Amino acid sequence: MTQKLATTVPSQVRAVSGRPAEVSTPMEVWQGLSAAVIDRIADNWNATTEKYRAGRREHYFSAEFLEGRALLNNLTNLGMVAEAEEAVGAFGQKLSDVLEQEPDAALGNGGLGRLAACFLDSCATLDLPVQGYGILYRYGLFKQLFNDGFQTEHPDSWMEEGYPFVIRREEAQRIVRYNDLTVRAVPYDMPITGYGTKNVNTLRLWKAESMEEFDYDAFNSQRFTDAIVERERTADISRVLYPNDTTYEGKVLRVRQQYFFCSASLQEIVDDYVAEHGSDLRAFDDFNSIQLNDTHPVLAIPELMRILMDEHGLGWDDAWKVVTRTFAYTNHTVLAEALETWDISIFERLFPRIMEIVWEIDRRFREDLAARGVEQGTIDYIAPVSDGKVHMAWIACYASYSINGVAALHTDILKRDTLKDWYAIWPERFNNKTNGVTPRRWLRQCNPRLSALLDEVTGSDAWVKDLSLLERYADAADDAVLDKLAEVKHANKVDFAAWILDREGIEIDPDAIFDVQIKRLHEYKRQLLNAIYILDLYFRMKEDPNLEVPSRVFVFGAKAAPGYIRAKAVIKLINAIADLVNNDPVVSKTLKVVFVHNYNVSPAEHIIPAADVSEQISMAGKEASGTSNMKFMMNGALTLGTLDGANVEILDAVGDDNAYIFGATEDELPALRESYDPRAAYETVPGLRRVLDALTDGTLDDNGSGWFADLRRSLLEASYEPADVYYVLGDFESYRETKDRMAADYADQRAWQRKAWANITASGRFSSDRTISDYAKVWNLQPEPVA
Ligand code: 475
Repeated sequence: MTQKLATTVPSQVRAVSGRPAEVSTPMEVWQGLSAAVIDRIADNWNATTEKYRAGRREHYFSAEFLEGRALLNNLTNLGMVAEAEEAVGAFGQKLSDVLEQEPDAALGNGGLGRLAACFLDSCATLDLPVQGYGILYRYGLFKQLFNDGFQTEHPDSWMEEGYPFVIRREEAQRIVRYNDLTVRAVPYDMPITGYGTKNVNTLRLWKAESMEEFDYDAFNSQRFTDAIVERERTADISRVLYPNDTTYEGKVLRVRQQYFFCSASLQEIVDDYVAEHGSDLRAFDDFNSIQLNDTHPVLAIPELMRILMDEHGLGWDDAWKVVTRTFAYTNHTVLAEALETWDISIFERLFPRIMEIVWEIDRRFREDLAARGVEQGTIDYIAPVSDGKVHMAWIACYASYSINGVAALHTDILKRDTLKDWYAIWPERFNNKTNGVTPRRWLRQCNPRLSALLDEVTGSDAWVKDLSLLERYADAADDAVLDKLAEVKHANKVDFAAWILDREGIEIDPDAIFDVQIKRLHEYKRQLLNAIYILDLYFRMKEDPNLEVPSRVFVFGAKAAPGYIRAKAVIKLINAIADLVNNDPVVSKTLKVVFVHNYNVSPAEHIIPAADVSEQISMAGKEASGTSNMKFMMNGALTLGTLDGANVEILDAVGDDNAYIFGATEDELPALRESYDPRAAYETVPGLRRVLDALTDGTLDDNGSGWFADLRRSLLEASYEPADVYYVLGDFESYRETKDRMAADYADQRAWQRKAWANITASGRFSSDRTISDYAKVWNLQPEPVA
């Protein structure tokens, strides 16, 4: 019998705090309420695990899962929000305050990690037997603060105060062996609830621990520090998430991390197989498939070969047959700097047996391709081992039964360019899986007002599980509905303004246009283009005090990789522009610039429901898909974007009238670039000179860092690098014209609301439920609902 939260919560809170719930802190209430949720799902979680044991299963391997907060997500999925409100209200606490206590589980950098989290939500909601495997990083993505407008990084010790949503499974630990170190992998399980289902799936995160609490030999012989050092060397493996997004860092510790979670997960999957289906591993792939989230888990390929051959006696050919029917690979970026390659010497030092297997894969690959008549130059280029390096993407392509990109344009570019040699040989392996986002977190949960309106208009909450239902209501937007939609957005903006005032100390006008760019800071994403627009607008207003400019708030949220100076310079620049604009007595009446510090999943949940404009302005061809574009669309913000990634498909879904598209397209760019002269743009495009000169003439202060001068040079000086690699100045005029027009259009509120409604109702195909249903076909996977 399920007990009401009103009964369980007070005692759970007391158990946490050691005092009555009435006098417990909101943090203690968060702990107690979370424990009560775990209590509520325990039976279903166990039943789900049991249910999945015997059938075909999918395993999602990812170095990153950017889950964010868990409590509200679980309450939403389980339909327990009102009950929780009541339970904590009974002893004088507000649920919203309690929820704000929760740290974000930021075990990911950005899009790739958050996608993995959305996917797990969809798998659970669709009752699919899918388990996630990753690493329990002690420190998640760094905390970002601003000091004089400069980003500073601080450790994110998210589990320090205790975290009820991961449960240590002492009994399921494994041993992972490196040549120079043997460690225990201890699993911590996070329950993944689905919406309106009993199924509770699992995300299994591995933590590295030393074989013994202490090395007693070392301890007894007075080598105390040696013992401690060894312990720490082990703990290092799961200590920290590497903070690079879309760039590769060849750190030995990182390859140790990758092997760590791949080896532990595979040992378990193989043992489970043997327990259920017996010791003939040749049918392993009938029951198991593994999705590789980018190349970070590609070591699983040689590791599974090792386990099958060395531990279960399969010959090479049988093992390879199993492996090549087990793995599928998703590529997330075409940026050259993201391609993972490792020095052979590192593999030899850490796991010589794995290197031996990689050599054999390489040898057979070369033989195989030569027999197919592939040119030697091509073979050398795409061989698993070349130039003293192991190429992880090439191993992935060779061993995978499926290779996919994350939006239609991205998959085309993979076929045409990045992976063209592979496509030429194995076209049937390639397929597109346009990304999606979960409508639970990104609509139901973060936007309760819009959610209620959609329930009202559609007559039920069925859309939460099938977002494509909204399409039927595309024409339902009569005046009454649009009035309500406007009320929803306005109320969200009022809430957001209060949140910003509290968090950033800046007052903003809820009647202004909220224009938002939130994503990792990267040159290709062109936050600099947005910054240049704002600065130009500021100068236009200074020049002509009578210029009609609609009231706007420009919102940014972005972390830069700690070593990415150019990106950090853009953050400093935007903060400097914010100072200039927000402190100008006249301009600040119309414009505000807000850089939300420490952007993460939970800030996104505050920002997106309040947004009017969704900035998706990457240089065409560079953003593989984007996923915030989909979240904004679902929440009724209009896209201001280039024809890049999934923007192309968003435009296709909403039509020209309901999105603002600008800039050079991916197929135009090569020709444009041939004759491109950013200097000429600087000299001829009205306003550009003024803006770029402001970077160095004292208008904006970079505190003597020289960073603004570097930004200016990066745009203008060909000797420096090819000038303006990301075509910022090339697209500027088109961007300015489109953005000005968009702002002017906002004045016709009725028309704007119609566009917003069109976006919301057309967002069904960007639900991760659709994406996962597509993957499930590739995986040959059926739903297994718990009775
Ligand atoms: C794309 N991260 C988005 C998103 O598919 C896309 C790379 C190396 C090391 C650590 N992290 C990475 C990425 O490559 C990444 O996040 N890529 C993003 O994947 C989901 O929507 O366009 O940039």
